[in-house]
Parts: sequence; C-alpha cells; structure tokens
Amino acid sequence: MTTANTVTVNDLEVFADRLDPKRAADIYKEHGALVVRGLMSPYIERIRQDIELAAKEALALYDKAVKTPEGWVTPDHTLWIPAPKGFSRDKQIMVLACGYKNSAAAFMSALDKKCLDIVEGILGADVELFMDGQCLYKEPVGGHAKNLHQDVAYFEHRYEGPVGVLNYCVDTDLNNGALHVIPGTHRLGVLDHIDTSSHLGLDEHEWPWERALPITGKAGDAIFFHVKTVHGSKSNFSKASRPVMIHRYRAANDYVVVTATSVDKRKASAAAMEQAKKENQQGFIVRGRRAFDVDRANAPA
Ligand SMILES: O=C(O)CCC(=O)C(=O)O
Repeated sequence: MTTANTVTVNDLEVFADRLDPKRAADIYKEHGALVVRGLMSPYIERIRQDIELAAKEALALYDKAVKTPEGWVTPDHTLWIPAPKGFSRDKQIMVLACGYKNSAAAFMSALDKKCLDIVEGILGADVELFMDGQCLYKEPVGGHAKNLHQDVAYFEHRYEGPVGVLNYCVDTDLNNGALHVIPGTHRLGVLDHIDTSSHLGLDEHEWPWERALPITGKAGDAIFFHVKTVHGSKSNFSKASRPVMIHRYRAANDYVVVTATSVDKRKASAAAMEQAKKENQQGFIVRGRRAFDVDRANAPA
C-alpha cells in the first residue's frame, strides 16, 4: 500500500492555470487524493463573504438551538457541538448552514468547468451533485478538530461513492486546521469507526495523526479525496475562523446504502442496506445526463 511515508504533497499536486484533467484524475485514482492549486480562486472571496454572513445569522440564533443526537441545531440548520474548555460559549459551530441553497457563489463554484473535467475523468460521463455543499467551520481559538475518518462511514454508496472536493476559503496551515490525508487508504475498504468528539472517527492509537500527510494551502486551493481516503483536520488555534466549502459528486446511477453519524446508527442502517433505493436520492446532473430507468420509475416530474 502507498502511505504518507512515501508520498509527498508534490506527488498529489497540480495547478489550475495549466491543468491536464486526465493527469489530475490519474493522480486521484492512484493516491485517493489530489490537490489542485488555485482551482476555486475565482469564487473564493464571495464564498467566504457568504460564509461569514451565515455565521452571523447562526450566532444570532444561538439561544434557539435544539438538542439532537449529533449536538444542537439552530433554526437555520447549523450544527453545533460542545465548545472546547476556555471558550466564550458552551457550543461551537461545526457545520455551518452555507451551501447551494443560500450562496450563489458556492453553487456556481460547484459547476466550475475545470473541476467537472477532473470529476468526469474520475467518475465517467454522467455525474450528479451529492448533497447541497457543506461548510465545515472551525471557530477561532480552539475550534473543533475533525478526527481522522473515512467519509464512507457516514455515507456508504452502492457503487464508487462520491468524490469530495474540499476548498480552502482562507489560507490554511498547521495552526488553523489544514486537512490531513493518508494517501492509498482508499484501497482499504470500510474501516471500523468509533464514536469521537467529532462523531465517527478512527481509533487514534491505530491511526495517529503522524500517519497522515498535512496539506497546507491558499484560499482557493482544492483537495479532491475519495470516499474511503482517511482524512481529518486538527483544531483551529488562530484568531480567525477557518471555513472550508466541500462539493461532492457521484456517478448519476449511484446512491447511499448506509448512512450514519454514530456506531449504533451505522449498525442499524447497515442492517437495512438491501432496502436502500435510488428513489428520492437524485441530485442535479452536472455532466452528461440521467438515462431514464423504467425499473426505478424515477423520472423527473
Ligand atoms: O473541516 C475539515 O477540515 C474536515 C472536513 C472533513 O473531514 C469532512 O467533512 O469529512
């Protein structure tokens, strides 16, 4: 297996201004990760502005947060988790309600031609969006770590599963929560996850941070990662927020068969795996088309 011990960021890196989509897709297929410098630069300032406006809205709703199994949710659908010691509040933002439904810049960036050229090289001709854009928001001075994990623990698919594209919205380094990946782990299958402070994660004794390759970058850099690639990010110790905007794409015929945020939920969902259906799971087609499948009787209205 290829590991972070032998793979460097240089091996994963290409540049948007001289992009060869096939080479980029090949890097992704080999390592389960790809860094495209500057891919989202045309959009990132506007995305960042929309994110900070959404953060203000979420904070204004703080007193209306309702307890859920994952933490708390405010009426805007922002997810909060317990704050670290010494924080000014008892809850911190984890997943901020900013995505395609409330930010045109986020949505337009998901349709970027160069991005989709790479995704098509990975997934094939017919591609749909999975989810509505996801903003992981690390608050300043201690904002949450996302423990090493595979996304497949949260959303296992029938086929290849989604390609994640995590976009740095600010310059991101080791102090404010750079993404770490373990190249080659996309070939390992679904690993056993445990419940952690950031929901499903890998046992840190078996999967210490030292095994992972940190990817620092500028606002606008994009990191593509496979649904089975082990990845995560440490806390934000800087004085400013560290948001990312994640796009996810999947083949037009793919669909979720297991979905969970905790070990118990995953067990229950896995038990019902064979009942999972594509119905009600169609995302917007962003490349190619969706062939009508008479067996699924799942035509657009
Ligand atoms: O916020 C981050 O850096 C990590 C995000 C992540 O790991 C995920 O959403 O799966």
